[in-house]
This record gives sequence, C-alpha cells and structure tokens, in this order.
Amino acid sequence: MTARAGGAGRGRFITFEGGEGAGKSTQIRRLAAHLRARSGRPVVTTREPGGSPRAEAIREALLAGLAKPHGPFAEALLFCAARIDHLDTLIRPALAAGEIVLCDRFADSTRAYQGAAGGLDPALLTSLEEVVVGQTRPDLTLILDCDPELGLARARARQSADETAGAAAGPDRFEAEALAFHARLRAAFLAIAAAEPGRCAVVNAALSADAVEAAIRTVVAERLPGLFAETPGAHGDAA
Ligand code: Z5A
Repeated sequence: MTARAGGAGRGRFITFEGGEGAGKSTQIRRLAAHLRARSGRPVVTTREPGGSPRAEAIREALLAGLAKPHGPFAEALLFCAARIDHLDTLIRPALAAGEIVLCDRFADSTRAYQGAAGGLDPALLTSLEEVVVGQTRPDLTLILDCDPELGLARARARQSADETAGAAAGPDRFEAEALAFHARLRAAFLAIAAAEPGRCAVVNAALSADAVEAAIRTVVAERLPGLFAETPGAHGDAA
C-alpha cells in the first residue's frame, strides 16, 4: 500500500507500532502537538486495545491476562472485537470528518503479538484483518524500533516511577513475556516494514526522545506532504 498524499474530505490515519517502551506514547503526544499547530486540521490521539469505552473494557480484561488461558486465537478475537468498536465509534467518524487520527498500536500489533510471537497462522490473521479493518488501513505506520532490552528497561523504569507515585504495580500480560518473545516481536515489526515499505517507516527509537521526534517529523512531512499544505513554510521546521 502506498501512503496517500493530502486531499479534501478525508482525514489521515497514522499508526505507531513497536515493542514495549519504544516510546510510542511519548512520540504520539509530541507529533499531535506539532500537527495541531501546523496542519490546520483537528488531531485525535487514541490507542489499541482501547480508544472507545467498550474497547477500553476489553483492554482491561486482555492486559489483566484474563483471556490468556483461552489461547492466542481467543485473544486475537478479543483484540478484533475491541478494534471493531474503536473503528466504528471513533476512527472512521474522525477520518470521515477530515481529522488526523494518531493511534498507538493497530492491526500490525495483532500480526506481531498474536501472529509472529504468539504462533497464530498468518493467513488466519490476514482474513480477520480484512473483515475487521476493511478499507480503513493506515496512511502511514511509524515503526519505532529498538533493542527489546532497552525498551523493557524503559518500561520498568516508568513502572518504578509509577509505583513510587502510588499507581498500580507490576508488568501486564505482555510485558511479563520472556525476552525471546520480545525479540520475535521486533523481527516481526521489521518484517512488516520490509513487506510494506509504502505504508511503513522504521524509526530508530534508541535515540533521545528529541531525536526520535525530529526523525518522525521528517518522515511525516515526506510521506504525507498534504498535511502541511495549509501552512506554507512548516516543512523546514523540525526543531
Ligand atoms: N497488543 C496485542 O497483543 N495485540 C494487539 O492487537 C494490540 C496490542 C493492539 C498494550 O499495552 C499491549 O497489548 C501491548 C501489545 C498488546 N503489549 N504490552 N505490554 P500498552 O498499551 O500498555 O503498552 P505498549 O503499547 O507496549 O506501550 P508502553 O509500554 O507504554 O510503551 P511506549 O508507549 O512505546 O513507550 P512510552 O510510554 O512513550 O515510554 C516508556 C518510557 O520510556 C517512559 O518513561 C518515557 O518517558 C521513556 N522514553 C520514551 N522515549 C524515550 C527515549 N527516546 N529515550 C529515553 N526514554 C524514553
């Protein structure tokens, strides 16, 4: 799939993918602020699993590990159930209204987590994706790539800080998987990027947050130049 250039009447759908602690949430916040200032379009930030009240309820069950005993296919179906509601109630209406949707994880996470790392048949996941996602494919997918040990160390450091601040403790269902699982995830995301270079861009997430932000701005300006059409001069400003 090729990233679409800007056009009237339809928003733009940008997804962020990668392993734990790669910096997706951090970079979504930063890109959202940049696009709000520069694109002249409303920007919605959201996440998967979740993003709508019904999908957030499914998220809670998934991350608590309640579906794990039922196996990866049941988990994949629950991720899909959450995605259907998220698409119907938030993503598609926002895109139809011409908004920019920035989503923290999407269907590539199902391919990587339940497929490559979880052992589900890729053909089965492709069929599910066709039914669930249909034509609502991302215009651009930013794959934040770093060594899983670095990402997990960041996630652990954030957890300790959260615990010190009195928030809920402990790794979730997927953070608790062994390092080999996370290495398979990394390889899976890189394979997706290699298979769909028109849609995906790999960003080195081991760099500082500022350097990653600058790299993401460059990719977005190159791949989706129409986003900045209403604000001449915005392209050169990556600082
Ligand atoms: N999942 C699935 O299995 N199938 C699916 O179809 C979908 C999802 C959609 C959702 O968890 C889980 O669901 C996920 C996959 C599975 N697995 N897990 N776990 P989540 O939403 O809770 O977690 P996550 O998506 O993995 O996000 P995360 O762990 O919160 O990481 P992140 O968003 O990429 O990173 P961050 O929060 O921006 O940064 C983490 C920390 O590092 C934080 O303290 C930052 O300040 C710091 N940070 C960020 N960037 C940097 C840089 N560049 N340098 C240094 N420090 C940094």
